[in-house]
Amino acid sequence: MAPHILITGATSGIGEACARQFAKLGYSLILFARREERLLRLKEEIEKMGITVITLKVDVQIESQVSKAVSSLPVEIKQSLIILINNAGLAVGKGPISGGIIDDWERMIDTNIKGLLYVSRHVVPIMQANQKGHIFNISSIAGKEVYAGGNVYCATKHAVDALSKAMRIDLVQDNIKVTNIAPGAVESEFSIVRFKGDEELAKSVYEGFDALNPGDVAETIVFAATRPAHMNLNDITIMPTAQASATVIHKSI
Ligand code: 8X3
Repeated sequence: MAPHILITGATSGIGEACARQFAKLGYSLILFARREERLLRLKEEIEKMGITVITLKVDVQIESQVSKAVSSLPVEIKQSLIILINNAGLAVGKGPISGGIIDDWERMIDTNIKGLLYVSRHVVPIMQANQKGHIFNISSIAGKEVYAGGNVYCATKHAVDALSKAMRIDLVQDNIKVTNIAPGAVESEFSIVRFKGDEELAKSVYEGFDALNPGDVAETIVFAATRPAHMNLNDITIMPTAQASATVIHKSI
């Protein structure tokens, strides 16, 4: 049986780019996402490449959905599940703590931290039973630095960074690799979600410089996933050439 990869948040951005690139390498895909229509469209497209795709409508914020989805996987698929990409995540809103919207905070905490934990809690025992695995946690430059208005989003990504380190310690005896991925500006739906559909504002984030695209990040993940068994890339920060830090971006306009 072909090796399987499980990707959360698989219908857009980095998750979708990973699905396409790992399919090209011959991996069978297990795709988790909330948007069923998009999932089915992606499945149909990738299956044309002769790749097996399992799609499961899962909101990682809801532990019972995660648990049900993971336990629904047949034993032989669990035995060949070797990569998990904890990609589901989002930023909602940007502004000072004093004006923070509680619902925005909860969505970020519930998805970026608790969702990642729920998925890991159910997938890690499978990898431990296999005595093999590679977990990619998608953090951010916001997991390395804090910037104005980023408070809760930055806190959730710092938590992802910490959890990557913690998982590496907890799982070292099980031959499970953990790689933390910290991208800077990636042009995707990220800013549209952050600015709640304000497309003009979202567009302005990426104006005047070449941002990363989701494929750049997926390519880096593929590189890390295809290193020899004895080596692991612990932590990779990926920036656009024009971005020096979370807030220093050289723009031509
Ligand atoms: C996305 C990058 O700099 O907008 O995680 O926080 S940033």
